[in-house]
Amino acid sequence: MNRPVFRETPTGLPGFRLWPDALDAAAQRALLEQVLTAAETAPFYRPVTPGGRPFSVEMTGLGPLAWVSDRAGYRYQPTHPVTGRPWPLMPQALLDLWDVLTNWPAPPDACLVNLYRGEARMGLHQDRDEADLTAPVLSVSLGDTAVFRIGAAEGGKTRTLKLASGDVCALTGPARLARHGIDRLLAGSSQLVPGGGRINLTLRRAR
Ligand code: MD6
Ligand code: FE
Repeated sequence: MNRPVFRETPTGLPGFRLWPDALDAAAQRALLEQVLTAAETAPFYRPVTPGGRPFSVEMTGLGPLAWVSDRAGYRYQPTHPVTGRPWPLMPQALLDLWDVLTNWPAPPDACLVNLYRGEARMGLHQDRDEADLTAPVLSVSLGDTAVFRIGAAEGGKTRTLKLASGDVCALTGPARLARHGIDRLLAGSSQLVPGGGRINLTLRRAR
């Protein structure tokens, strides 16, 4: 198989890195298949905020740890909150992508998988539950295009860009604590995810 070439696009926000179309159609299908197979043993579930509000996205995880939210708070944990079983292994394709794109000296130890259907969205937030906030967070988008909103860590103006199936982005260095979220999906923009919608995978160094 040909080694993929990753074409990075400038974003204008230092540390926010973007590789449009990093995964071709075949790589997207292969990764989706692995995620859906993992979801047979680690099903998508709907977390609640510490205040008890259900998320509009459903979640699962891959790798040694995954991020969870419930009445007790936000944390990384080694087991699925519903089944109590360890998270499935992180696919090698994701580990390879992390290596090539981030060049970080250690592999990711957590992958959060978000499933967006219909009107699901993700409010503006910072990813700051990780032990080492200098390690990047790498994000892979599959399925329907999303309107991604991002602004500086300190607050102020935000802007939006579209994340399409196969696009990969990363929050690194000065953008590691950037505020970001998903405003909405462009329903029907991709046929990749059975039943429609979008899956986002974020790879992290949790510990
Ligand atoms: C999403 N992404 O794309 C939500 N976090 O569905 C994130 O929350 C995110 O894209 C950290 C780094 C990159 C991201
Ligand atoms: Fe995030």
